[in-house]
Amino acid sequence: MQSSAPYSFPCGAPLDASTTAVILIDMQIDFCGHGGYVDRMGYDITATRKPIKPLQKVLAAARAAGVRVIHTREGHRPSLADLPENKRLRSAAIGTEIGQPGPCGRVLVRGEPGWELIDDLKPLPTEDIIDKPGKGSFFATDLEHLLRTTGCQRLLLGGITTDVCVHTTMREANDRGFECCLITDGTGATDAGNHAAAHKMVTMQGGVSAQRLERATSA
Ligand code: C5J
Repeated sequence: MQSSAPYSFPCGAPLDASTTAVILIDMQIDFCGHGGYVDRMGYDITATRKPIKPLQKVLAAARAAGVRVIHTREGHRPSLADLPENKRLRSAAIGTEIGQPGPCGRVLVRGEPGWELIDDLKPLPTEDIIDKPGKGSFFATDLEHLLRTTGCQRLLLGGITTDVCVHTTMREANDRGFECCLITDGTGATDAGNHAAAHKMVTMQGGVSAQRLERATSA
C-alpha cells in the first residue's frame, strides 16, 4: 500500500493480513464487457475496464500476503423473484431491461454469460463469491457473517462502479464498523465526474465514510 487520504490507513493497530480483506465488486462482463449491461446502456466500457490492470496487481499482492479476497456479483435469480419492480422499470426505461435477452444472455441474471466475472480477475477456487441482488454487497447476502466469522475488520474495496456498487458497499460496511479504504485506481465508473466525486467525498470530515488510497498500485 502506498498512501491514503485523509489519513494513513488504517487508524488504530497496524494493518494485519489476517484481519484484512480485499473486496472486488462486480467485475462482471455485464459491467465492463462488450454487449453487457453497461455497454448496452450506451456507456463507454473503457472507463469500467480501467481498473482491471491495477486490480490484477492488487490481487497478486493480496494473495501473496495471505489477505482474504472476496468477489461480488450483482445479479438476479432466473425467476426474477428478487428483482424489485422499480429496478426492472428503470432498466427497461433506458432500453436494457434486466432479465431480457441480449448479446450476453439475459441481462444481469445469475448463470448467464454476462453475469460471469471477467477472466482477467478470476477468483481462485478458495476465494468466496458473494451474489447480491442489490447495489450494496451487504444487503440480502451473508457478507457480514462471513467477515465477522473470519475476523476481518479492515476492507480494501475495488471494482465497479465507483459511484454505485462500490460506494453503496463502502457505506454499508462503514456503518457496520468495518474500516474501509477505496483503492483509487482499482475502481471505475461510467462517468468521470461521479468517479472523482466518489473518491473526494470519502475524505470529508476527516474521513467520514472511508479512506482513499492514492496510487495503490503504482509500485
Ligand atoms: C450498477 C454496479 N452500476 N455494479 N452496478 O448498476 O455498480
